[in-house]
Amino acid sequence: MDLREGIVIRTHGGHYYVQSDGQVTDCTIRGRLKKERAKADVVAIGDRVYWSETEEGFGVIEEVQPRKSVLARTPPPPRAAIAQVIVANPDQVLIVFAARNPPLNPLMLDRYLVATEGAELPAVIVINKADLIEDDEDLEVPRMYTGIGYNVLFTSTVTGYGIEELRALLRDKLSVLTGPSGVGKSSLLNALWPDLDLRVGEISEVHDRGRHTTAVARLLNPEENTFVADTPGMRQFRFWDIDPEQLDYFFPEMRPFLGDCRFQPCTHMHEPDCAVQAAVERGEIPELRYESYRRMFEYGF
Ligand SMILES: Nc1nc2c(ncn2[C@@H]2O[C@H](COP(=O)(O)OP(=O)(O)OP(=O)(O)O)[C@@H](O)[C@H]2O)c(=O)[nH]1
Ligand SMILES: [Mg+2]
Ligand SMILES: [Zn+2]
Repeated sequence: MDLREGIVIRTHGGHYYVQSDGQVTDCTIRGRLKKERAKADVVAIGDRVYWSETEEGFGVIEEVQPRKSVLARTPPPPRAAIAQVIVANPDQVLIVFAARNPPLNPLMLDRYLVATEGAELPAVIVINKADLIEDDEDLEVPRMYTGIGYNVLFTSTVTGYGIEELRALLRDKLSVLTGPSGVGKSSLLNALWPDLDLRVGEISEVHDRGRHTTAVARLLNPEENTFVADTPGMRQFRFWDIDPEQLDYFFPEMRPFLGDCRFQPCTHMHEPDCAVQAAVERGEIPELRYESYRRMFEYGF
């Protein structure tokens, strides 16, 4: 049997589109792989696979290489906890928000950040529509994240600002591009690689309800060795399997204080002598972030 190596760039109803040497083959998967599906998605976009040709243009996936990372979600309870793999083998998550229009909502951004921390993946915050920045107030929230230690990149598809930095960040990696609808994810990809010619939506009143122009997650391969998953955002990027007791750890600026609370474990909600609450009062943990923590702790995602 002649096995070839490839990467899954799109899946659709039992079809797995595998790219090897610049060519895409419509593949099915071997029965024994299907049996393992009871546990998790056996094949997802980003998976590195071995496949063999069955007829011209068609093939079958024989083997899936072990994943080095995964971005997954489990369905909300009470459904069975079968992880749905959004992307296999991502190197990083780029979380795109707009400086304005729609307004930068830190409570929403924190959900994406916590989900990324939960997946143990590096996060990059991209603040697009930098051309709409008017005053210092527009920079307050981005500065808060820089202060925490996150990598924050400003971009504009209108002026071209930050586009080359973004290209350098994406090069030779498999990145997940996520963020709310209307922030300009597809526009950024078009600015980087005009040949992609992705559909860009006009911003409408319903944008904040999560109506997305980009519907399915797929892997783009605009340059050799560079892969980008343009995901439809929050509805897919919603995580149910984060244990409230672990939530504090996913706020990196809280980590230095976690050992110093009088009660262990501490929810940092109402306990006396809580080192996290004390750090918030001293201004060492931003109040907005603590507010995010409280909301996620109480209401989940
Ligand atoms: N002012 C300004 N507008 C932008 C910029 N980038 C994108 N837009 C506009 O923002 C709107 C939404 O852009 P899209 O690229 O479709 O947004 P998206 O994030 O892909 O949205 P979904 O596919 O729905 O998730 C469009 O009207 C774009 O023209 C920018 O840098 N500055
Ligand atoms: Mg889009
Ligand atoms: Zn505490």
